Amino acid sequence: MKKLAVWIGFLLLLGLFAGCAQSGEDSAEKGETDAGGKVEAASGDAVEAIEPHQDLNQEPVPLKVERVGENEVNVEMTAQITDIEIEKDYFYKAWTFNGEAPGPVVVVEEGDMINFTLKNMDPAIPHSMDFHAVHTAPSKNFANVEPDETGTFRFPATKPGVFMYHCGTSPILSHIANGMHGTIIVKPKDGYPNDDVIDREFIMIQNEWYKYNDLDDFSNGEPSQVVFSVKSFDEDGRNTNGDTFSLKDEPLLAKVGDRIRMYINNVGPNEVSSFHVVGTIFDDVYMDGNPYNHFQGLQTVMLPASGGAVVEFTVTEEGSYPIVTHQFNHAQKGAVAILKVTETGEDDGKATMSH
Ligand SMILES: [Cu+2]
Repeated sequence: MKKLAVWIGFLLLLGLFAGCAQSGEDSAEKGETDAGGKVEAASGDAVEAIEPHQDLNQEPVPLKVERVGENEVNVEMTAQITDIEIEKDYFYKAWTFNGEAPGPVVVVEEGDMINFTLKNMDPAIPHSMDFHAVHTAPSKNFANVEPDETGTFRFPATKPGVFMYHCGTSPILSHIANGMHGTIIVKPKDGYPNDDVIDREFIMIQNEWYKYNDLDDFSNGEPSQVVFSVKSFDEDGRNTNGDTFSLKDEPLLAKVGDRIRMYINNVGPNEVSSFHVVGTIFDDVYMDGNPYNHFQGLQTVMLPASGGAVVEFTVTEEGSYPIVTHQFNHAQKGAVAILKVTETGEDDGKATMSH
């Protein structure tokens, strides 16, 4: 009798544990979203949006870049909290620059002095800006801007290239992994050798996402999504966020015979990118986007976390060309984009190949 009671007690306990594990499982994976795209409180181990962010979804603010002198440019950005759809129907309440993640691409010229303004619209957390493209004392010019305040900084961009920018506020990993990263391109004074023969240019960024605002997962876990985005040089060009679907649903387009240039940047925060375009070879590569760092005939370009490059290649035949990181566990988690090549350079409506 005593033995039976012990067994029943044991089974009840087992059932209780199983129930707990079940209820925590789904919601711990990702914060659930309601129709308004709000990240809801998640049970289990998932960290939810901090209280002041919970009802916040700030409209994206356009980047401001204004040339004020031959070698001087004003750049104004915001730090803000904005929902980003990183997987279909899954919104991440990202910490962002200007409401995009990665943030908008900043383009300046080699030799420019940058007057930089950061408007911190986050009511709760200080943010800052660390441009990899400049020489300056971080303690002075990458300093924190307090909530609802604006900071101004000044530094020169003396080296050409494709550089990462990110928030540098502690803990840095939380700020980058929650979405505060992007690319700044410093155009070389004398251009690149092939400027005259390039038909199309794209800017592509790789980043990865983790469990929502979970510093332990950022530090010790594996990314849940590894993604690409495209940004445009033109104000009304195409800008996507780092998500698993946009560049598959709506491929990049090119025309048979086009010589294509891509400015690529891996903003991490943690992983390396093995950037590869299936069905072509990079004829010319400029590591970190500096014309001096010229390589030829590369199959895959390795981008360390923060690293950039300019890659140029030709598409010789009609068809769809997957763009991947050749670390295929990451391609599997989203890092695939499609470049569709047609006779006209317009979308011919034919199905694309997935990878
Ligand atoms: Cu920040």
